[in-house]
Amino acid sequence: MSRYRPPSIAPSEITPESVYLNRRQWLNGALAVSAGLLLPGTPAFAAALPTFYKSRYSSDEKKNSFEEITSYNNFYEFGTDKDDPARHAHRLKTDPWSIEVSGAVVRPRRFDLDQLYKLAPLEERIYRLRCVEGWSMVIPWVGLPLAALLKQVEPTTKARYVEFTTLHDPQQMPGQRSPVLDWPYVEGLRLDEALHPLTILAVGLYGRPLPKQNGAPVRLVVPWKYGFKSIKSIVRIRLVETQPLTTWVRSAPQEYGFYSNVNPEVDHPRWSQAKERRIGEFLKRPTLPFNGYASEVAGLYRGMDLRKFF
Ligand SMILES: Nc1nc2c(c(=O)[nH]1)N[C@H]1C(S)=C(S)[C@@H](COP(=O)(O)O)O[C@H]1N2
Ligand SMILES: [Mo]
Repeated sequence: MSRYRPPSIAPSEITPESVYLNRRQWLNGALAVSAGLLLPGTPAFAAALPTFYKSRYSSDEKKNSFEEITSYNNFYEFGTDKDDPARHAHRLKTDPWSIEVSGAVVRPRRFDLDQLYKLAPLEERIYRLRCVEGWSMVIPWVGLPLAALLKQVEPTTKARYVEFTTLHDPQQMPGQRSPVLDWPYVEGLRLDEALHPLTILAVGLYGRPLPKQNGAPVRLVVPWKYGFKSIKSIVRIRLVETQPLTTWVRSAPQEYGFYSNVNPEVDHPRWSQAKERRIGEFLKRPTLPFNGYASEVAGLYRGMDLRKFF
């Protein structure tokens, strides 16, 4: 895997600089990285993340703790209880790892992790994650825009959607021996959603490589959609012409839609989506349209009936 190394693109080469980061945030990021590596009592990791910057696309809400983020998970490949992923995900071998990118692209290719790290400066993005089950967390991801990877392969004019697939290996993922879902786990986005600057491939959290229960070594994060769109441990990305049949739509199409934008006004057939419980808090808080990212993403859905396309 990767050793610590300076970013492949100097901050001065990023144009326009103000779009990505301001100098003060960049300094904070550099300090945060070195502090993170020196935290006492944290497990020694074989590999560290490359340098990362603090993104302007961050929530300033109180973050959930590393403990909360890594002990209360949904990752059905390791079991359906919230503590199953933390207990069983150590069986996942994440090195070596690569993502195959194919389909309607000019340059199909495979990216290993080191190549992925070099596609764009890594950024810390503090995002809210809202699970369709009614809970939420605030998570400091480290990642890069998915758009940086898609740009490399050059989607053709036929590419209208992006399909993502998780590793399928019941030896490493014991949950795949039971038919709770149709394996492998598949998710999808419309191409414009995939190219949106808020959509990232996460490779770390709290400044460290992604813990296995959170989808190591690389998972999608789409902060304005319910958490299940943020597919973990991705091995394949395909650019396609037609809307992918995603795992949750296949399992219960009346309950889970392809879009799955967080929407307090469209209830799940079995429960309200108007409120959520932030993990670690007692009182519920109101759920915000598009999980609070409406000013950035509502325009993607202009003219669409969001009750029909839920
Ligand atoms: N492959 C895979 N990806 C997955 C899931 C899963 O079961 N398998 N669960 C999803 C759901 S329902 C949620 S809420 C988020 C949880 O991410 P976290 O455990 O890092 O908080 O992962 C999503 N990605
Ligand atoms: Mo979820």
